[in-house]
Amino acid sequence: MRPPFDPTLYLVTDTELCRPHPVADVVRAAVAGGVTAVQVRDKHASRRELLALTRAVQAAVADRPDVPVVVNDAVDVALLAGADGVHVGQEDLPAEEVRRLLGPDRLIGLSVESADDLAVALGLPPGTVDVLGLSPVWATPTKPEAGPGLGLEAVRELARVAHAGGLLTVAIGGIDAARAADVAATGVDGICVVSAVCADPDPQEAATRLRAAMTPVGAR
Ligand code: TZP
Ligand code: MG
Repeated sequence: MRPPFDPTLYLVTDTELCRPHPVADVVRAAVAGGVTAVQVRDKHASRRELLALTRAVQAAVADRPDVPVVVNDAVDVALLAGADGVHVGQEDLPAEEVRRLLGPDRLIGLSVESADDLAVALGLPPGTVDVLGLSPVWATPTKPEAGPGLGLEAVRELARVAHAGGLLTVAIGGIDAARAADVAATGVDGICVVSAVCADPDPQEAATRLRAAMTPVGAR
């Protein structure tokens, strides 16, 4: 059985952007504000540091078993920490191989940057991946190499095709509270944010604003 995964508001951590606050403190506050899933991402950390960081984040949300903790890219770290899953990009280990390592009981997320990437993802054996990260919606200084944005219309189309294939979608890249509702309106199942929470002086309040933007007005 896979862990529970509500993709509505998915926080991806960035150690530099959280400074001077420890990532685990930011995650705890953001979850109190309404973050529904967490991905530990630190491209500058050693494997040893990433393992410690993952464990610190897990401890920070130990009272919230409904909020999964996923590790970016590092399958070994995820297994050692007993994390809920792994998120891989197009240049990381192939999702099918990651599934072999993780077994059936953990989540796998996969970044999709084009219609071609999506077609490959939809051709994977059923159950290989749980969620696709449509990336990037807009160009973002958090990951300049992600390139120019797909734009909302392309995200809408990718989400439609992914859903027809039975996969969940989240959108990432340049999303803040002002843009979140427009992204939600494309039909994606959730949004991923880095700077909108990590770089905000009040991560709990930032998460609360983002979460409100993800809730249809009539349901608030
Ligand atoms: N993958 C695609 S864009 C991105 C990642 C990790 C960074 C998104 O950061 P921000 O600050 O939410 O634009
Ligand atoms: Mg990666």
